[in-house]
Amino acid sequence: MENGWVTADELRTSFASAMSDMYQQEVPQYGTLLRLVKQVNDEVLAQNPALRLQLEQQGELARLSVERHGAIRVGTGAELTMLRQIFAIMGMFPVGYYDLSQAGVPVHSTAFRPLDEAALKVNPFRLFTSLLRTELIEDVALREKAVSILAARDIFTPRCRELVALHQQEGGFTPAQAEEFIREALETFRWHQQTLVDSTTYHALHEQHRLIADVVCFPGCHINHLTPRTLDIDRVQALMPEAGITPKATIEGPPARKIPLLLRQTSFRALEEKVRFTDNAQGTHTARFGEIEQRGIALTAKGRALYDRLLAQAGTASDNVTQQRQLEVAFSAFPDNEKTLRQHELAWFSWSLTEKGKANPQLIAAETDREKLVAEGCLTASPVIYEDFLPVSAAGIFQSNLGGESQARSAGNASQQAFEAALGSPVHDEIALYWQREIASLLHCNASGVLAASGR
Ligand code: OOG
Ligand code: NI
Repeated sequence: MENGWVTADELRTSFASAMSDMYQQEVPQYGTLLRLVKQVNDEVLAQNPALRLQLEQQGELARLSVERHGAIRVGTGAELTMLRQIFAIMGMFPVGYYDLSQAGVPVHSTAFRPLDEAALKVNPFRLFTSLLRTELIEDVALREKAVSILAARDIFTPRCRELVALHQQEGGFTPAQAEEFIREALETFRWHQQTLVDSTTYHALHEQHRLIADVVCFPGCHINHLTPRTLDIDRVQALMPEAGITPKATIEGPPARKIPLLLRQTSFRALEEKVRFTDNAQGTHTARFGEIEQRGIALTAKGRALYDRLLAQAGTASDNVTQQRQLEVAFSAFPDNEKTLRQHELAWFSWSLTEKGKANPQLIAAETDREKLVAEGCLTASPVIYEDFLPVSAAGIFQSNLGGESQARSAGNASQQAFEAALGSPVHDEIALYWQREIASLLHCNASGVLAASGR
């Protein structure tokens, strides 16, 4: 609480937890996944007391197995704009632009997430949010039908809209209003067995692309997965079948490393759920799944270019063991120690003063070489964790739940401007956020020599 208002961090935490409760009820396999993740995390911590201590000191232990992200898909700019306003109240802002049409998925996306370190630490919950590109529906009549179905629906409750307006007027929520807001906002993400369309329309849209049917045919934008953090993604992947869950074939992202890079992810295959159409026909719909993630260090533009190149070089295999072996071979060209990552400016670090550094401010101010200050025991650097997503990995997650289709349907170049127009605001540039974080840490150390030398 702050001045009688519930804080954005508190709202985000309550919202994420309410989503998790709802999703566990809707998708029981997701509850099984959560239990497996907790079991593996407990095993890793028992075997690695140093890691346990580190997580404890960082205040991470208590919320280790809570969800780090989820994903939704919407159909119109108006829906996206309203979501932007709802998430802003929870301290989540659009970061990054992802064009999935390049991978044959007819959407483009951003991630709503907290921006600053303090908020990320309280609760890093993010929502990967995709906007359907109806212009990619080739059949004109079907496209017009989809557009008119989307225009006629309202995925937000009237009370949710009122509360958003109230928050914009008053600048905050009382505890009672906050509780009501979470309850009302949650309705937008609930699963509906009853579709908005007859079975013929559903099948026609499904035929165009499964994702189009998923976005257009329902009265809300059901949460399609939630993702807790695992301390050992390879182990959870291996144990999923024993727990009665079918994992996607391969883990997305970089291989296992001493200094983990960016983001590794895997998911279980989406469920077939019963639906009812407006002509009373029954059917099934497959969209909702569970996922896990393991995050590592954020890369600079240079580091990211190297990552993208090595990932492409590694290629793809159909089984995980081969895939990981190919990745390991390719990524042997990526430095795997902090000092080299810093010296080659491949990754972002947060700098702090040691006791010796604090006692010698003149040394810190005068020195231009960061590594010299590290070697002298005046400065320490810790990796900045990657808080965003990876388009190639995201495409892999999407596709594993689209029955493996991967038609190239792209209408050409990225269209970030069109996305931002639909959103009603620009998206934050993730690289700029990491850069600011590193610079702020150097400023905090009063490392003026280093800052001047880096030309920043
Ligand atoms: C989103 C898939 C992307 C991730 O973690 O990369 C994603 C979706 O299926 O809607 O969530
Ligand atoms: Ni995801």
